Amino acid sequence: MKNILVTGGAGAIGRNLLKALYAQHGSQMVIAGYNRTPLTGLPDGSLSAQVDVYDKERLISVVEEHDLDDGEIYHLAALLSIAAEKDPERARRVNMGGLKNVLDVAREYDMRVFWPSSIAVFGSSAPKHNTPQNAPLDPEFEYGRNKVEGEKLLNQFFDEFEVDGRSVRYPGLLTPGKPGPGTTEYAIEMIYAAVRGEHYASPLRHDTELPMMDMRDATRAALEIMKAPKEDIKVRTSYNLSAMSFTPEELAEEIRKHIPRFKTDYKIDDLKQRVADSWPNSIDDSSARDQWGWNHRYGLPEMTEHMIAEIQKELEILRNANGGVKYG
Ligand code: AKB
Repeated sequence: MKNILVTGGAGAIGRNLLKALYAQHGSQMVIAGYNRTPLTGLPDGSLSAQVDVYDKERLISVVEEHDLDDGEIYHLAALLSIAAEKDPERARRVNMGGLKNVLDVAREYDMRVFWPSSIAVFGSSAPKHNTPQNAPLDPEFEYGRNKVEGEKLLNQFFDEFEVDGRSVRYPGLLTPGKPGPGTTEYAIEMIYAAVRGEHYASPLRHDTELPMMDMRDATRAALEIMKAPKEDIKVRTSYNLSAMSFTPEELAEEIRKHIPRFKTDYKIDDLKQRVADSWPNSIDDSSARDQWGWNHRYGLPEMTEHMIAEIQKELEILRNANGGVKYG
């Protein structure tokens, strides 16, 4: 087994993936990459590196210093949908420029790459329900356009240079921790509000149905697609991936099974609503299931129960440490 670099280690996927990689390979083979946000809570003796993915020379020096040739990169550093819409130039630089550098380096050092795409690649020409793997890609917003370009780049590097890049189109991902500036992240905010005993004003309409996934499934998907035999990976853009779909109203109802006094109302955020309305309601991921054995484990009830329990623990720890709750 060769060494592994994770870029964007401080983000939501990065934090969870690092834990899973440490559990599988130990901390000495995994290099936790970060850029602006320093990493905290890494295991003793683990390795980390400051790496701005837009700085190719720096990326090369990290790869050489940590003996990463022939190894793997999980390239997670990216801006989410709302951040990308607010700063499209930076989004293009990080989301597309960063991936191009990673693929150039992977080509030179013979590395396998994992890179997450998103349900944001779909726009108005794609069927809303059970959106198929090969539905047309015409996203209306910057983030989705970055992801489509990224998928094309991944495909081109495979066809022309045999770079073994593997990718999944993640739906909204749910994990405890500060929610990033995305669209589906409202669901994380809602569960935090409920656990804190607060009411929640949803930025999306009560009936806005979006595809979602428990981060435990998302992390496993990344590890499984990277381990799959090369000949099983037949989609060299990105695989549709699915676990559950729900609306803000359905999530609130599920939360009330655990916290009956939880109350919501609606204060629609125009940008988030337009982005959400442009995305699918549900996803057909049969290609991933058939070709490399993808299978989700957690649905809405399991995810909600787990999130509530984990957030309760987290808030309890903060309360004990600070004499009050701090989050966000
Ligand atoms: C976002 O909402 O920006 C992301 C995504 C679905 O890619 N969570």
